[in-house]
Amino acid sequence: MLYRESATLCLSLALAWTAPDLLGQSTVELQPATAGDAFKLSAVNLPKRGVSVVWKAAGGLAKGGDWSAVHAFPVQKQAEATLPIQPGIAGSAFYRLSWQDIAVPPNMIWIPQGEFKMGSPEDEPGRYPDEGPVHEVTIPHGFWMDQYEVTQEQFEKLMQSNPSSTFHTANLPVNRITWHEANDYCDRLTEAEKHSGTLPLGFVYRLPTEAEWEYACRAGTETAYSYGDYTEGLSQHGWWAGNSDGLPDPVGKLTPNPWGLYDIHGNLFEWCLDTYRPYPGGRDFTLSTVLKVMRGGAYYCPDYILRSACRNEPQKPDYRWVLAGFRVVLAPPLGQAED
Ligand SMILES: [Ca+2]
Repeated sequence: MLYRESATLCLSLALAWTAPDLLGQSTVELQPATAGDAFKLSAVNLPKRGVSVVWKAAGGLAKGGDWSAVHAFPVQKQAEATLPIQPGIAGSAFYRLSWQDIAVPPNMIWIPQGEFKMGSPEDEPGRYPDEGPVHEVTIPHGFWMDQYEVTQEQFEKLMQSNPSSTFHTANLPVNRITWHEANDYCDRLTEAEKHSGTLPLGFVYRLPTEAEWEYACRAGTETAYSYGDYTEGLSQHGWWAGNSDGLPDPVGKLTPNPWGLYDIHGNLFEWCLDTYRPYPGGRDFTLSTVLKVMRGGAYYCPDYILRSACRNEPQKPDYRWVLAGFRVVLAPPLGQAED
């Protein structure tokens, strides 16, 4: 075990779930903050496979169950993981790192921590006022996102039900899903993966937040769609009113976005975890009911609804809609999850 300490941050490295011969010279390093920047935690010389999880102690250095997972990464993707961290109010924060000899399912794409510009500029064609103002958003942790929408086969296997409007076809995305049912699916998937030993410690399957969704959809781009600004290319990347024949299509048939996510534009809208709210400084959207965010557009939509920033179809969480599907992320649980 290696323990490092600085004037403002304390780190402990615990490699508790591994065979000793795989540990090698694993270390955690702390890079001091520079002006206007955060401290950075780096894990180096980790084993060549498996998953590492960064944990933070709630409220100080506590033993027992007060550690919460805040970040994870597959070490073969990022041998030197760097995570910006902030000291707590008291001027100190305690982190530890664990490593597991596991691989998450191959359909789960790892999305690195980062920052992006959320929303669309005022001159983007087809834009709605609630997509602004464009604002910088930090995704504080790495996470995994399913490269596909959840299929009927996956849903039926886990839930023993299938509310879809289409004939049963294994690779068609499940639709007519309520927000509550999507969350129930995520809970059951978490339990199933825990039992199969492929769940990173402290992580759960859940719906993406709206910010996580747009960050993953954009995949580093700032254009209207993840492939560019022009709707002429849309039919190669997403199912919409112009190419779908009015029905959802099997997942994964078109070109994925730059990070490997299929049907992130179109096919089915995808439920997000968040309650719909205006962006900071944005349009004051007064609602009498709780609406949940849906993203990405669907097979029945005009092209502009499939844009990366479009958020014009929030729905009640119990709404059962032929255009509604979802995809899962594998991420730290959100304490602030609502409803
Ligand atoms: Ca979609």
